[in-house]
Amino acid sequence: MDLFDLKGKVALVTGATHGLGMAMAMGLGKAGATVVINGNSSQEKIDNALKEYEAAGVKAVGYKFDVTDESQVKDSIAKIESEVGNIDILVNNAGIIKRVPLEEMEVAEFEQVIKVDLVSPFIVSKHVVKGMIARKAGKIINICSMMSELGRNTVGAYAAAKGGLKMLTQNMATEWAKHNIQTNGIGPGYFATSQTAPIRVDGHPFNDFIVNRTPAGKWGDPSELEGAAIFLSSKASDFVNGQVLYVDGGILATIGKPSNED
Ligand code: GCO
Repeated sequence: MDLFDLKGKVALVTGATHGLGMAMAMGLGKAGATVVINGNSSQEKIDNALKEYEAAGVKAVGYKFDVTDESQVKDSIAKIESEVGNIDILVNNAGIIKRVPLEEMEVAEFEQVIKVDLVSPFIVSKHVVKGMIARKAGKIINICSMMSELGRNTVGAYAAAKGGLKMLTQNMATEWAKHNIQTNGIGPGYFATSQTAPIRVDGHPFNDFIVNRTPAGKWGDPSELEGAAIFLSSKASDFVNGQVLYVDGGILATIGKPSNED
């Protein structure tokens, strides 16, 4: 099991005060990593999240910075590497979604989604990878989506960003693999989080659609992402590069089935 041991590693997970980011960070912590969580909403939210990590027995520290602001990112990465240690594992998880029909979406809204979901993984990676290149070792995981492969009504900006993030992952792998840095993605299917809460209420047509569209017949539980995060952060994936590991209950494996079919 040493293949999956993260003892002695420092993992930075952006957007890890809740939801899938917290779930993946918890997994990395349980595997032995020192977890550095990022948030940008409020220090209170970060502090509350740190209490949850502590309650789960996970060693975590928090840093508040805006992942879209390069000067904040640069300064924060330097602060983390001076106060906690070199960043061995980076999970670019922070993201937003705006559910608006494309013809109604404001350009500013579209640009904001691209900025957070696609540009910020570039910004954060650019400043973390410098140390990884110098040390000739590192793991970068970009959190993609079903929308890296499929479109859906009202999430066009998000799909454009997540589709781009899949290709950015492949290019990071292409450019940085020679430095013994493995860059991959995780593509979550539909999980029970605050981000999906509005479309997950019982009886909501989308809730019924997803349960039917997912061969596993359910929404994912965030803890079901821990294994993929540990795998792509550990020695076990040292020859895996540029791949997106979809954790989706089988959605991408199937064309789907009629709602009256088991
Ligand atoms: C939506 C959902 C999706 C999921 C996830 C799927 O509105 O379709 O929020 O975006 O959150 O990204 O992989």
